[in-house]
Amino acid sequence: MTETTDGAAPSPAADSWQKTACILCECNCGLEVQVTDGILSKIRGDKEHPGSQGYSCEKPLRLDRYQNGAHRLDTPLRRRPDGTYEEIDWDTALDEIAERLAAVKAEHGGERIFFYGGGGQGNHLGGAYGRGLFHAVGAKYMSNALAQEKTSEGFVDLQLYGSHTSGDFENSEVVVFVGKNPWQSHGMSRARPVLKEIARDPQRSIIVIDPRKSETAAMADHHLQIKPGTDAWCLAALDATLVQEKLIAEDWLSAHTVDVAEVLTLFRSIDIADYARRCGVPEDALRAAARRIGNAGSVATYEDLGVQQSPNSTVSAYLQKMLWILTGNFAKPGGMHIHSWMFPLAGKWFPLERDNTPRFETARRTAGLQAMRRGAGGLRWILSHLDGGGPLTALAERAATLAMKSSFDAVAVAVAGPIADRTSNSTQFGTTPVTGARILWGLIPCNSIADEILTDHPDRLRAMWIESSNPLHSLADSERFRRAMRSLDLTVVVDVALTETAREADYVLPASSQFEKYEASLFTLHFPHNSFQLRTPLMAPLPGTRPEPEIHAAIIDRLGVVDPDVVASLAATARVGRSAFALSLFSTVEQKPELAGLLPYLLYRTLGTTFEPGGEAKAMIWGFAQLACIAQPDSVRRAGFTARGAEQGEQLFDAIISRRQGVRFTDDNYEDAWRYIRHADRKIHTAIPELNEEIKLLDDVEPCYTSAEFPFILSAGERRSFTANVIIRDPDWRRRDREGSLRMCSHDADAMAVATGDFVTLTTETGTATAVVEVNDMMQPGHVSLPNGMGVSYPTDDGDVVVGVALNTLTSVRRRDKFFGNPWHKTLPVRIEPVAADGQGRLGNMT
Ligand SMILES: Nc1nc2c(c(=O)[nH]1)N[C@H]1C(S)=C(S)[C@@H](COP(=O)(O)OP(=O)(O)OC[C@H]3O[C@@H](n4cnc5c(=O)[nH]c(N)nc54)[C@H](O)[C@@H]3O)O[C@H]1N2
Ligand SMILES: Nc1nc2c(c(=O)[nH]1)N[C@H]1C(S)=C(S)[C@@H](COP(=O)(O)OP(=O)(O)OC[C@H]3O[C@@H](n4cnc5c(=O)[nH]c(N)nc54)[C@H](O)[C@@H]3O)O[C@H]1N2
Ligand code: SF4
Ligand SMILES: [Mo]
Repeated sequence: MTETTDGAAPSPAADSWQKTACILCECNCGLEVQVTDGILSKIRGDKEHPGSQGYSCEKPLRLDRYQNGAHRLDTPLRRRPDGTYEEIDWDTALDEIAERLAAVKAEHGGERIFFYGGGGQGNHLGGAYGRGLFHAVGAKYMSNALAQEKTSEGFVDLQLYGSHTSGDFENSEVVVFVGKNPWQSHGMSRARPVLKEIARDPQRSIIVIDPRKSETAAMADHHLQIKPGTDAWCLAALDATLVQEKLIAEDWLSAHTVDVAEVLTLFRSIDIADYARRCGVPEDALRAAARRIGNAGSVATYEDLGVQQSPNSTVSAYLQKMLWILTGNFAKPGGMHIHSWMFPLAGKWFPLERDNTPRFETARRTAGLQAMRRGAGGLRWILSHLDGGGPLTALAERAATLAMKSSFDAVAVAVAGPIADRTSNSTQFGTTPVTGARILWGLIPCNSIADEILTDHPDRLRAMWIESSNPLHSLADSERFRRAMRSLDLTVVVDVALTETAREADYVLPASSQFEKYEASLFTLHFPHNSFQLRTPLMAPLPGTRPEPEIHAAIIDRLGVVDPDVVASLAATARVGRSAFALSLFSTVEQKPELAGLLPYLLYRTLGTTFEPGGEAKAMIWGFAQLACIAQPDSVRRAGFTARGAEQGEQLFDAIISRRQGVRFTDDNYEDAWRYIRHADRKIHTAIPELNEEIKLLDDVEPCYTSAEFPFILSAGERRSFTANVIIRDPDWRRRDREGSLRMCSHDADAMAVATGDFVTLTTETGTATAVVEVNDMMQPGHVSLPNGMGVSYPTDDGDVVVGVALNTLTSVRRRDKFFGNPWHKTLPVRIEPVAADGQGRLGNMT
């Protein structure tokens, strides 16, 4: 394959390496692959990838099990009244779906059409384009997996400093993992080499809070092996030790934070010995870990599902962040940082203040905006009538470039803001229409979705568009979610496979795979160097499938919500040149603000037509590149994109579409993390009144989640070597642990007289399942663990097989966080009984 600078689809020789990325976790490590007859035949880490630098783990080696296999759908399906499916052609599917969406909108209002999903670990471009459809139907409510894991932490981030943070683990003296096992789950670049390096260095330390001796805990200098679900007491005691032993950065706190006195008072009154007892950790071990944090030159922390899907997750997020805040570990090497974004995955777009704001900015902005508003129609008319090339076209493009140059800096933020807000989600906070549950980042808590449907309430949700996600399998209480889906007026699923969720939908639309279309992930979470990769299709789409942006555009066309003349004239200006296009696009949206939400569609149908067939989806990347430059121009400049104004966005875009290994798009200085704080005073607002009150309540609670009926705690969803959510359905993908064993310690196994390979029945208040035992002393007595990603159906010659436990047949939507409804999957009370030797239980979920 030869590198092309225009990003045209490649036609590689069979034995040549093509660049792409792994789609199995949020790290999206760069890969090089060979494609033979449509098969991903050879796969290796890409040394040129700016983030992963050649690293990859064992999981992508058999990525072809995602790309090819019996699970792939290749025709739209429509559900018959008896629950079976018939194949229909694309036009019929799109016509009917558009008609039925319009009918729901007419009868109940567009805000009763709910959007779920929009991207997994490697595919966020569909979700970005999906925002166009969301606005085209007049929707208001959406959700995705973030609303069952990250919203509790996200709320704390918003209150403290307004954005997401990440640790500079490669340079930290002390790293703290709270309910996080990066050896298996990664979540940071080159996780294993970085962990090994820290473990090897006597000057550096790993601290792990985990009830289980995970792979990471086994490498740790301090493993605080708490009882499951007791993080809040452990973290509060760590914070209290820092305060009571005077290990905090007092001067730093006075300079950089507000309201810290209140917080310190709170921690002064905590009885450390008693809290250590409640979480089951020896007091001296807990104090030793706190001292290590307090005395370190730099500290970074990482919390994940172990706390996010356990009791007190919002409070624990706050207490965890206090470890690095009280010790002043922000905006310095090895510490914590707020980072840049290509485009925010959740929350609002945020433009930084310019380093050198031009004088007369306000006057120029007003004049520029006026000119854009008034000039839009005429401008589009002139530019669009120059279609077809020639000297006049070149002249117009040059004039447009000049116009952009003179006004861009002044108007860019003002014009881009509303567009970016509509493309992300303007309703950051809110409550749900039926149950009044708290919304964060515009997302309905996953645990509330079924409640917003299974009711007679007039404002209940009536239709659901589900894309690139399998919520019936991945959200708590699958049976309840199934009932919710079946009670809706319309459900549409867009997926590559006939998932558990698809099997309940009215229509199933087959998507092209992530290696058959342009794709990208917006997990741009790094500091001080952040990178982004646009992946080029490696092969033609499987016949019968379509990329999501095409599906969305086809439905929006049918809904008839956009004036075709606007589309035609913008498409014509796009053919004149990108400056002409940018100018007329900005001015069109200034004049018709109602089009802001439809921008993904407009870009696709206009600028998109200037790329090679199949390359239309690059249009949104152009938009992201412009927005990234408008938001953080100095950091982008330091990464080598030195042009000014709109030209900088063009430069970045050109790099993204030509450098297939990915692009480092921002370079920050450590102290720049202060500029990303969204509070106007650029300080950390340490007190969060409702959480401070909640911390006081911990005193009255003696944590215990078991009962005589359910004497064990099950962690339902451990990340292992061969789990990857449910992105790969073929059970043979897993080299080991094919059936996803239940891990329990030898003490419990002996007491129950079971051994590795035996079967047991698990019973919770919601359901029962059968699992195979693996005796493993990673577990503490009373605590058992099952892997995530199992229990999905896979077609074989002998019919569908289901291997392993579908965890959410066992979980409940009621056991959830008080604030954001995050499910407590890690601390699920369960009864365990050996299965009689006749193997009856085994048949239950092995066929
Ligand atoms: N291999 C693999 N990697 C993945 C994924 C995958 O499916 N497979 N999925 C990706 C996704 S979507 C996510 S969100 C991340 C999740 O990544 P992690 O959160 O790191 O993964 P888990 O194994 O779910 O949970 C981490 C740890 O929490 C511990 N734990 C259980 N109960 C408690 C408790 O009460 N308190 C504390 N402190 N710890 C507890 C478990 O023992 C486990 O070691 O992984 C990502 N990476
Ligand atoms: N009990 C329990 N439940 C859990 C967890 C747990 O630990 N325990 N983990 C939770 C977590 S942290 C997460 S993130 C969620 C993940 O659960 P989900 O949000 O459901 O996401 P994925 O498993 O990533 O599912 C991705 C879907 O996208 C499809 N897909 C793949 N490529 C494409 C494509 O190009 N286009 C389209 N349209 N579809 C595609 C796949 O076939 C699959 O159906 O699960 C959650 N559920
Ligand atoms: S699974 Fe995650 S860590 Fe492993 S190669 Fe893929 S992206 Fe990288
Ligand atoms: Mo996740």
